[in-house]
Amino acid sequence: MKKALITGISGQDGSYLSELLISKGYEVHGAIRRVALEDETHRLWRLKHIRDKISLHSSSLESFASLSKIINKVKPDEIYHLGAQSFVHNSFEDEFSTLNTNINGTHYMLAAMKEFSKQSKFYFAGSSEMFGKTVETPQNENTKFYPRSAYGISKVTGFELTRNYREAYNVFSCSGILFNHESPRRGFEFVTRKISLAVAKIKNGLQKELFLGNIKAKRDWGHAKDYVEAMWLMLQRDKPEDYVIGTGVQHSVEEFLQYAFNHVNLNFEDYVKIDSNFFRPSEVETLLADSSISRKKLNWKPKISFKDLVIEMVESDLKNIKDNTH
Ligand code: NDP
Ligand code: GDR
Repeated sequence: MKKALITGISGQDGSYLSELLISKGYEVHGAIRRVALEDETHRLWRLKHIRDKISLHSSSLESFASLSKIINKVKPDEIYHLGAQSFVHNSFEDEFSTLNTNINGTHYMLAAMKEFSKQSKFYFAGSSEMFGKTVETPQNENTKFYPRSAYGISKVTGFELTRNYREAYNVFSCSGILFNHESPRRGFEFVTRKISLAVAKIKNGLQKELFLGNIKAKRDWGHAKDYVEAMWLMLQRDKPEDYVIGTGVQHSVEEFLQYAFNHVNLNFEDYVKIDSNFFRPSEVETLLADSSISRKKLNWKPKISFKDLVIEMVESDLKNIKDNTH
């Protein structure tokens, strides 16, 4: 039985990845914050249905000692390092903790693996935010990075650390450069979930307006379920390499709004208000993936379309409102 260790297991991707690995017969371990274990109902809601199939270890991404203890104990075949302060907007408000958690957390994980479990295969959650102010369209593995936030900078550094460990210490460490991926398990602060929940509330008379920032921004949005499969595929290769993962199709926030409101027969223009508080000091205006290498080498391709993603998110939030779970 293969063993996997996931940091950030309580997040969107951690939950889908856990399901995938359990279905493949893995023994799944997760590193989580101590506070999460004290309040499982609220903080581990994404793992509720598989809680008895995973082992959770309390640790902190700010502590090399706590991470190395888990790695030494579990000696995982595969490590998926997903834990991070992942909200770009917040990284402008708190640059220090974003850089600290995301850069040191990645460094600690790599150093602990090298020290205590050198045979492990390591996945780093890189991001299309590393391309930031894009120098070419679409973006592929060779596109120059131009991050536009402390978050983006932290991911470029994590990417470089992951590459350097591979080259300097001959460990199997690689990065996925993943474009935006969403689901009904997306955090509420991200624009897609903010919209799907608002649509469900407005439809039920619980909300009147939706305040948003730059709705002209364009993203390459896929479904998280498809993307965690790409993470796993990267660690099944004989050679560690970095891969771009995206759908190759781009939509604006405005188009997301149209699809989501139209699904419940409403017009978004009647409800959406632009609020300068949601604009970022430096914005990433447009992202579009060229994932031809991963499609060829990993034989990966997304299965869930943008339209189906939007409908699934809106339907799920309509159900949450009906069941009074949000
Ligand atoms: P989430 O925000 O849903 O999950 C983040 C996870 O990191 C949570 O489990 C969270 O724990 C944990 N975490 C955050 N800060 C700390 C900390 N200081 N110490 C310990 N754990 C911490 O992110 P996603 O699942 O969407 O993304 C997973 C990874 O992929 C992240 O690294 C993200 O940056 C990256 N990524 C995501 C993309 C996307 O579109 N979703 C695209 C590209 C990259 P807790 O529950 O306790 O807060
Ligand atoms: P992003 O996701 O920054 O791309 O990072 P987010 O959903 O936060 O923003 C997408 C775009 O929508 C615009 N926007 C708003 N965003 C939010 N959150 N709230 C608003 O009210 C709003 N109005 C407009 C943003 O300006 C932006 O252009 C996500 C995260 O998952 C990262 O961790 C990951 O690395 C990248 O995707 C790829």
